[in-house]
Amino acid sequence: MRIIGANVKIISDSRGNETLEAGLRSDNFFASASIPAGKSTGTHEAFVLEPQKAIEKFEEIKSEILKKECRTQEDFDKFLIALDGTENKENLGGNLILSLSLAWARLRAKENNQELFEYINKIFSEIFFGSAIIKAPKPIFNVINGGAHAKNKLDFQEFQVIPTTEDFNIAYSVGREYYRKLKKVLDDKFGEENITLGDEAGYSALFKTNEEALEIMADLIAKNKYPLRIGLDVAASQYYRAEEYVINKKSYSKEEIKEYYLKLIEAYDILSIEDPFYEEDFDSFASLTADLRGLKTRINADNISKNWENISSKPDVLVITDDLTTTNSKRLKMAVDKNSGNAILVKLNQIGSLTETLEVVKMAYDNNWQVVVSHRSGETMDDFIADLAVGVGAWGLKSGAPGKPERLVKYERVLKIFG
Ligand code: 2PG
Ligand code: MG
Repeated sequence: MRIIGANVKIISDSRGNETLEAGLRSDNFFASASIPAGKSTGTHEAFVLEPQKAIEKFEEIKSEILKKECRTQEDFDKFLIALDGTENKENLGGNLILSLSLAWARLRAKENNQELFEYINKIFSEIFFGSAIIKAPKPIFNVINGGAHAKNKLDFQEFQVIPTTEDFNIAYSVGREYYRKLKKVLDDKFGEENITLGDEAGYSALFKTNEEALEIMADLIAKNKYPLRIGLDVAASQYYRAEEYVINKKSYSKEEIKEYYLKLIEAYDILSIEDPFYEEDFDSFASLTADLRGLKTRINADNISKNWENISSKPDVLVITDDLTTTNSKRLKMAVDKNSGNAILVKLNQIGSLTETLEVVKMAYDNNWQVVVSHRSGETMDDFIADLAVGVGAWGLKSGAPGKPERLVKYERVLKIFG
C-alpha cells in the first residue's frame, strides 16, 4: 500500500496529558489512531518517548514512510521496528511506532473494504495461523477505583463487575444499571458530596478497607440478583515494598498475601484477579494459579433474576497477568513455562505494534490462556481496542466504568458491531 501523506500531532488524553495521534493517507483514504497512557505501568513496557521528541523523530523518518511501499501489516510494523533498531523502542518510542502501526491497520482495512475487526481477524489467521472466532468480549466494568487511579484509601486499584451473560447487549445494560445503582448506594452511605470519579470513571469514596468496597458491591449484586461477578485488578506492584505487601497499613509476606486473596476469592465469589504479586514474582503467580485450579466458582443460576438471560456456564477463576507479562511474548513465554496464570491482559501500547500484539495473543491461545484486551487509565477517544477484542475473539474487554466518554466509546463500538 502506497502512503502519500503522513502526519503526527499532539493531542490530550483523558488526564489532560499530551499524547500522539498519527494520520496516514493512501491514494483513496485517510485513517488515524491515537495512543493512551498508563499510570501503574509495568517496568517491561515499551519505551514512551516524550510527545514533542516523538514528533521530531517522526519528521526524521517521514520520507522513509512515504518511500516505502508495504504489502502487509507485518511488513509495515517490522519496517518501523527496524528503523527504531532497539530492543525496547527507545529510539522512536513505542508510542510513535504504535500510532503509525494502528493508523496503517485502519487504512489497510479501508482499502480492503473491511471493518477493522474483520481485518484484524483475517491477519490473525493468515499471518499467525491463529484461529479466532469473531465475537463480543465480556465487558469488564471497573466500578470502584483505588490504588494509583484514585485519591482514597483503597490499596486495590480496580473493583470490577463482570457480566455472566454472553449477550453483549444485556451485559452492557446490566453493567450500566449496576453502575447507576451503586452511585445511589454510595451517596446514601458516604454523602453525595464525597463521591468522586477515579481515572477510569469508577467511583471513589471514603472506604476504609478493600473489604468494605467488596461488601457493598456483593450486597448490591445479591439484592438485585444481577448476573454479575466481581473481578479485581489489585496491581500489587503498587503496594509491594521490600519483599512485603502493605495493605491497609499491615504487612504481608507473599505466602500471607496469597492466603488473604484466597479468602477474598471465596468470600466474595470473585471471578478474576489481576496482578496479585510483584511484577517479577513468576513463582507466586504460579502458586496462586495452582491453588485456584479446579476450584470452580460457585455461582448458582437460581440466584440470578430471570429477567437476565443467557447465563453462561461457570468458568475457572482467572489469574490475569498484566505488569508481569506486559504484552511481550518473551515475558509471556516465561509465564506460560511456569504456569504463572491462565489469562493475559493485552495492551497494545505495552509492546508498541499491532503485529507483536497479535503474536502475544497467538501464544496465549496456543497455551490455553484467556485474553483480556485492555484500555489504559489515560485514554483517548480512539476505539481501536474494541475491534481488537472482537477480531481476536477475546474473553474480555476492560474499558473502565460506563461513565466517561473515552471509556464508553470502546463499549459502544462493540455494541455497534453486535447490536
Ligand atoms: C491496568 C491499567 C488499566 P494503567 O493496570 O490494568 O486499567 O492501568 O493504564 O494505569 O496501567
Ligand atoms: Mg492491571
